[in-house]
Amino acid sequence: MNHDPMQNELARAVSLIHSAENIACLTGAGVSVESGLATFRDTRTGAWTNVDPEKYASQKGFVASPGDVWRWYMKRYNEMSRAQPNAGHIALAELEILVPNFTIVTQNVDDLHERAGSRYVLHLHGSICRYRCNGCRRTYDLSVEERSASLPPMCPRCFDFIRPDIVWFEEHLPTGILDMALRMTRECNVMLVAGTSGVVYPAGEFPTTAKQNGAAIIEINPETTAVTGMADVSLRGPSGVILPQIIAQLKKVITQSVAGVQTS
Ligand code: BV8
Ligand code: ZN
Repeated sequence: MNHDPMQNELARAVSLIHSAENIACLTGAGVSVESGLATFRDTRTGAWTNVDPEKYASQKGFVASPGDVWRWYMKRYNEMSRAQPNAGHIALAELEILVPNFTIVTQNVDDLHERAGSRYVLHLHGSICRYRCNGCRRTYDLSVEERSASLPPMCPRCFDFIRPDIVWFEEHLPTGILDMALRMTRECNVMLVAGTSGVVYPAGEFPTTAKQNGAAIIEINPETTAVTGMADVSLRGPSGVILPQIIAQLKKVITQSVAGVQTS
């Protein structure tokens, strides 16, 4: 038993992960902080500290001020395109290889999990790299010129505005993605919850559902959140530091258990 409580918590997390058959990882904006991207609700750096989410992430806001909303998303698109996956994203891509069944369920609209090498990623709130018509929902690839215009392009089919293929408040999540995410949530033995405040629903409900179905909850966050109370293990710190520590420990445990099998 290590005298450093953090080390003990890390060892408990690794032991839970090593013995799990199915692992789900719910991620939020916090896992992209070490790639230089703002979270939403952080008082210091939140992307919403000086904008009203109702105005920028809602149908009502888009219809009222399509130019403002469009420019806000294109600014975020440019920031995300310049960002690189951080050590936390890379650790999660490694975890997918080290354990039998691993799925990332993300609220993020950036593609950093995929660019880090993760193959099984469910985007609950869509993607800033995809575009669709606000009216007829036809999907579009946009040119650099269209993305840098001050107004969203017009759909040639129904003449409504084209928008990022992102889920705004009071919009339904994509049914297929939501069904798969709920299945992962119910079937996992361990749910990692990394970089999310847990305040947006239905994603915010997933740790509770997983727990009710017998999963152990491991939270990775520098702060306490709405999830902390139900977490079996809380690892207080940045995901870009903690996730690589989990991977390093897990590799040791796997090596020891393989060696143990060989000598027995
Ligand atoms: C829905 C757009 C059914 C994409 C987002 C009334 C009417 C209708 C619905 C509702 C209602 N009241 C409540 C609801 C439900 C509503 C909701 O949850 N509201 C909240 C505010 C209470 N949900 C919805 O509307 C959803 N749809 O329910 O449909 C329906 C339909 C019609 C009518 C009724 C019901 C849609 C939800 C999706 C909304 N879209 N954004 C975009 O612009 O990106 S939400 C937005 O929040 C983002 O998607 C983001 O991903 C999400 C969650 O935020 P987090 O990722 O957790 O980020 P946050 O800043 O909060 O926290 C960051 C964390 O990171 C912090 O804990 C911090 O400590 C930590 N951190 C910081 N640094 C690090 C770190 N962690 C690790 N390492 C670090 N280095
Ligand atoms: Zn259209």
